[in-house]
Amino acid sequence: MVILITGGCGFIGSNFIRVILQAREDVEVINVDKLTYAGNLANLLDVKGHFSTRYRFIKGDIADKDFVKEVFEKFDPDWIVHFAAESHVDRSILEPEDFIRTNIYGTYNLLEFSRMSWPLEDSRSLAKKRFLQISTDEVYGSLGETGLFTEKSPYDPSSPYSASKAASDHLAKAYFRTYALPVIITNSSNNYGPYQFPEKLIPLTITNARKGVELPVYGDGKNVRDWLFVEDHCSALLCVLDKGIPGECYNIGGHCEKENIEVVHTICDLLDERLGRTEGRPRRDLIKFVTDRPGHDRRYAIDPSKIKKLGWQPRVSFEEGIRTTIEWLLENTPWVENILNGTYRDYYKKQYGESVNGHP
Ligand code: NAD
Ligand code: TDX
Repeated sequence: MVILITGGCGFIGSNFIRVILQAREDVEVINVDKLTYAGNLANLLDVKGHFSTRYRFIKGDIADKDFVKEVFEKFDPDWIVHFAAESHVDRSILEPEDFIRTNIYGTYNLLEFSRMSWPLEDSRSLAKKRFLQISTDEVYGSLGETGLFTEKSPYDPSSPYSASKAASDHLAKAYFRTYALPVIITNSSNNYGPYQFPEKLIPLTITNARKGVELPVYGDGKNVRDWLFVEDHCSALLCVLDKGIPGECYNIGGHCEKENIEVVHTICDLLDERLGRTEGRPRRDLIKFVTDRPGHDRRYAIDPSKIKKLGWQPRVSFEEGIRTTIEWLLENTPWVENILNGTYRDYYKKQYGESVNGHP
C-alpha cells in the first residue's frame, strides 16, 4: 500500500506520518513537501532513521504540474492524504497569492492526476483508493454565542486562507460527484501539540512567555477556538481512512472550547509553576492586547457526532495536552531556536546534498 502524503514536513503531516508508520506495517509513505517556511525536515529525523525502508521524502511543489505528474507515474499511490497548504490566517491577510496557488491550484493538480491514474471504471480496484482532503472548521465561518458546526453547516469563509480551503473542498466534492473519485473530506478544529510552527497562538505564547517577551492577544481576547491535541486529530484521520465513506465529510473536534485569553492565562500560569516567575513578575503581565485581526471569526465549535459513530474519540484532555506541549517545547529548545534563527532551512542541504533537485 503506497500512501502519498503531501505537506508531511509541516505540523500535522509530520505527526501523522509517525502515527501511520507505527500503526500500519503494510504501508509505505511517500512524503512530498515543498519545504516552505513551515516545512521542517527536523520534524521527521526519527522517522527517517526508524522507518528508512518504508519512508521516502521528495522535495517538490504540488502546484507544479510536471512534478505531480512525475510523482504519480513513478509511485502510483493507493491513497492520497493531502495536508500541504499555506495554513496561517494572518499571512493570508498580508499576502494571499501563495494560498490561492497552493491550496486551490495545488489541490486541483492532485485531484486531476488521481482521476487520470485511478481505475474509475473498475469499482473493485477503485474501492481500495482514497483521496483524503484535510480541511478545517474555518470554512464554515463564525458562530455566534451558541450552536455547533455540523457537516451540514453552510460554507461561509472569512479569510483568504479559509476561502482557499473552502474552494479546494468544493473541488474535491465536485471530483467525487462528477468522476466518482473516492474523496473524503475532514474538517478539524484548531490543533496544538509538538512540532507546531511558533507563529500559531499556542507555540508562540509558550515561546514568548518562556523568554519573558510580550504576548500579543488580538482584540478583546474573547474569541473562542475548539482545541484538539494533534495526536487525536491523527487517530481520527486513521479512523476515517479505515471506516469513512467516499463522498462524505467528517467534522473532527473534542468539545474543548476556550477563549484565547483563557489559553494564554493557562500557559502563563503553568510556566510560572514550572520555571518560576520571570524577574519576579507573573507571566500574565506580559500580555498585550493588540489590534484585532481583520475579519476575525468570533467562535468555532465542532459537533463531532458523525465521526464518533465510526468509533473515534479524543483521548487527550486540554489540561494534559497543554502540559505535554509545554514540556515538549522546553525539552526541544534547539528545534525552536533553529526556527527562530533560520538555520532549520539548511537541513535539506545537510541531509540530501545540494546536487539533489528534489525530483523523484
Ligand atoms: P503547516 O503550515 O504546519 O504545514 C504545511 C506543510 O505544507 C509544510 O510542510 C509546507 O512546506 C507544505 N507546503 C506548503 N505549500 C506546499 C506546496 N505548494 N507543495 C508542497 N508542500 C507544500 O500546516 P498544518 O498546521 O500542519 O496543517 C496541515 C493541513 O491541515 C492544512 O491543510 C491545514 O489547512 C489543515 N488544518 C490545520 C489545522 C491546524 O490547527 N493547524 C486545523 C484544521 C486543518
Ligand atoms: O499572536 C496571536 N494572538 C492571538 O490572539 C495569534 C497568532 C493568534 N491569536 C488569536 C487568533 C485566533 O482567534 O488566537 C486564535 C488562534 O489563532 P491561530 O493560532 O493563528 O489559529 P487560527 O487562526 O484559529 O487558525 C488555525 O486553526 C485552524 C490554523 O492556523 C489553521 O490552519 C486551521 O485551519
